[in-house]
Amino acid sequence: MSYKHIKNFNGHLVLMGSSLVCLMLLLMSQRSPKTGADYDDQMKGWVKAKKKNPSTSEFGMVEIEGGSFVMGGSQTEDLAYTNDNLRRRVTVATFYMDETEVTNIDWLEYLNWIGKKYPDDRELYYNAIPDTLVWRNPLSYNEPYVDNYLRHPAYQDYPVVGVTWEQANDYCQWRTDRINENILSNEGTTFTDQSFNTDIYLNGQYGNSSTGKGKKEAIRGLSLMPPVRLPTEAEWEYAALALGGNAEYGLITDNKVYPWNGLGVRSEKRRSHGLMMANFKISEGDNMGISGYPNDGGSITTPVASYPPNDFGLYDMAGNVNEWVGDVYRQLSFEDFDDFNPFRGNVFTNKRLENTQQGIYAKDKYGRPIRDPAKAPRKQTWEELQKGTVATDSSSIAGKNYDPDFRGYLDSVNKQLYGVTTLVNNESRVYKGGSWNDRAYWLNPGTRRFMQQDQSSAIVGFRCAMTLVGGKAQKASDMRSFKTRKGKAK
Ligand SMILES: [Ca+2]
Ligand SMILES: [Ca+2]
Repeated sequence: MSYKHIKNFNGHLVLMGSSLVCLMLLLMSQRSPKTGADYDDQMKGWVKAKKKNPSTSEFGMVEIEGGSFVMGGSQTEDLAYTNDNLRRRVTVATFYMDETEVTNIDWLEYLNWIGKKYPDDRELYYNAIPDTLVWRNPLSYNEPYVDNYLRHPAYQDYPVVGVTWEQANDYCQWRTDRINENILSNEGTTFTDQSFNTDIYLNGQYGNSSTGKGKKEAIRGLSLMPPVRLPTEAEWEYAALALGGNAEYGLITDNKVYPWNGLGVRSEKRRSHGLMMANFKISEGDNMGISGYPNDGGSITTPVASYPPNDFGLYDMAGNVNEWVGDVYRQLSFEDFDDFNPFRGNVFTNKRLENTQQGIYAKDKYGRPIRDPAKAPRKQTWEELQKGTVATDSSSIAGKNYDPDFRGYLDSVNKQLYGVTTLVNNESRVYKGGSWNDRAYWLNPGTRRFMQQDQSSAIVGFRCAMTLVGGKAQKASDMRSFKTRKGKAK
């Protein structure tokens, strides 16, 4: 699949008070950088103005060209003696990643959509609301953030916080469907169903027949995007470091401690000399420098993309808010991982079939396929599929229990020890990158911390990633490659 950089969406929006400005801006059609949806359709009552626009790509994502790197290699000291990032060379395949953290207006677009499509389903809406109480501290006056941070237009461009790992995943799933719905809508296919789902569409379940015409539509799905998801820890760390710029003929000449070069946290460029390269907590009690010389300028979070991007064009990979990644936390992940696309936390599932004869997916009340734990490590035979069973395995992996939750960890043991000798279980998820309330140590991409997947914090947000389907998406002229008959390198 080729990933076309055709549309330049307005990535960043801010509210302007003046009615004159409003009037002028209402004439401009604005699109969500995250879903491609038209804001005027989606978000009546919101006023948007074009601010600086770092978004150069479709759906606010940039290509991260894959490669090998040393995970944990950027960490120079292990302050907490956790020994949880021992160096390991791994390879990450090419993927796409959000240029910026997901912002409050992105989240409001999501809430707004739910409210419009399911006006009577208060539970769905309520469960999608971030926990604004994360700002509360017993001995700190933060009530204004509790009331305003998510919804006040002044904070539109600030990263969303108070979202759990689970909520972030729900958002990714929702965003996948909205992106694809908008692509199809631009191609002239609209859906009368309350909510469009990509898998259901690709299975040909919209329209009258589930075969024939449906299959044709699935081929048209060529322009559709693969699922939006959280990045893996390896992808995140690789993307944050962006070492490619420091390579000469396949060798990394300079390692990095932060997403930028050098050992310090200040800009070394002449015009911006001395300015902080990220939003973090400079020292104990010093969040932003002194008045008149606010060296990072952020007492809490700052609008996304307020500091220079790294070599991949990613903003705020250090500081502002920490970011959830997909992985389950384990101290020894770096040693255990597979060395290609390392990830811990796979939960293999199958889509439940409503009709096994015709292969029709069962849908939940929101029109999404229902997923069950995978029954077998291989394709079921037709007979097994009809019965919903799996015969005793006779393949080479016979004798090994197939566990759909393939994390390589003894969960029963872990359950007993949880809260006694460990605070890590299968719901502990990694977050990375440091935040407005973290010291510079945590800006190092090799550092890692964890939190339970149903918890949230004012220092943790997220950004999304997307797998590249097929081969290299790069322009042939950028690549050193053999000339082949098919794709001639220019
Ligand atoms: Ca700060
Ligand atoms: Ca960040």
